[in-house]
Amino acid sequence: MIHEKYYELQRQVDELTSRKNKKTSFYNGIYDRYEYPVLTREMIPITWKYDICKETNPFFMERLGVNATFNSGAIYLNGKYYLVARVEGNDRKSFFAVAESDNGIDGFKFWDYPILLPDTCKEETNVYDMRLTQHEDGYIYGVFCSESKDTTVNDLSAATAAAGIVRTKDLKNWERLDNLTTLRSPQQRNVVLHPEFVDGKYAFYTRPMDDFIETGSGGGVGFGLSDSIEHAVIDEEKMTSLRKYHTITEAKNGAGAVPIKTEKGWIHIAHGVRNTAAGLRYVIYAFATDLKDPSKVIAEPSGMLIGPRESERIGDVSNVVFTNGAIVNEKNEVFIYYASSDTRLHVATTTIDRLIDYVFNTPKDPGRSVECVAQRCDLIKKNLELLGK
Ligand code: M1P
Repeated sequence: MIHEKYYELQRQVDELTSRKNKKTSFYNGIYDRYEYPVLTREMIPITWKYDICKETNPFFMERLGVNATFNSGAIYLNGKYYLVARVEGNDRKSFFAVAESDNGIDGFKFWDYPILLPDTCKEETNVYDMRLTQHEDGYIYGVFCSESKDTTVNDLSAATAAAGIVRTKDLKNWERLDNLTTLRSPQQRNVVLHPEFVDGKYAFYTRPMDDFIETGSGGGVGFGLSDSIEHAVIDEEKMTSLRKYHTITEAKNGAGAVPIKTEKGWIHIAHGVRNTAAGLRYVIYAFATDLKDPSKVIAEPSGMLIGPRESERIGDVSNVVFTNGAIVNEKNEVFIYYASSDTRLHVATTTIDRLIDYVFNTPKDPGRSVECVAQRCDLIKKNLELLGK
């Protein structure tokens, strides 16, 4: 017999997932923010957490709780918006689950089951942050962080990060391929597959790391080519967007959404990290690379595109915004899915025209306070002249 509490709790989930979202009053001319997150742990189906049978669960007790729904890959297929979310159980293990919406800003509902990946990598403990690439070879690829215990050191918490690769045609049947091998970088996280072949090869944005948290000698977002996708190996990684002293990328940075192709270049929406007395602060930034050579940076607007604001600042890992998915629909509207504080997922909307204007017409960071003030004074002077002052 089904416990009566099931109906009450599932009704609450249904209310949340049917709630209309609305733009907030936030304005910067670049993108809009929304009042409600698009995914939260409260939107997880009740059947994922409770045994709904009254005989075996008389107290209607949560058996397998969910702690967070955040960093999501995103893809637009046949007029629908799909997220492959990172769902974290109360047991701290993350897994992937598809949520689907008709309009990209609200109404995201999880499919009946989360994704059960083929178990081909026995040492893997945790998986997270899938980037979904609709590749010109006809497959949809998911590239994600595959985390394992580091058994080479005597440290219970030591872990290693690698890039796992899966592919699908329907988001339902997933084929697991070999993890990416980068011959010159011991660890990898935030790896993104470029949607087109480059010089006839599969092209990846990488994030070379010396250990699990610190990128160490890793200088920023890398770029490398592989002959094969089934057994992907990158020999040399060139650097694209660099870590820079006293900027939003000083501690580390990483590729985020799959780059968006525009008439002026590939637009990348990535994350940058700096260290503060309160710990690491993660923000989202954008840059553009050359259409023919997607490793060559051609525009770098100064500073952050999205920073954590108000309630976004608080969560399991506070002061973080992070993106690994964006969608462009047939109207050239852009949906940037970003998580706040490793806890919940939001959307920011813009258009291709606005993104191009932002990336190519926002001034570069000159790197020093005095030059930044001079840059701002130029802007003020131009405005005051226009105002007749
Ligand atoms: O906790 C913030 C983020 O930390 C990691 O990102 P990075 O590799 O750049 O440090 C990831 O674990 C990411 O999932 C997380 O949101």
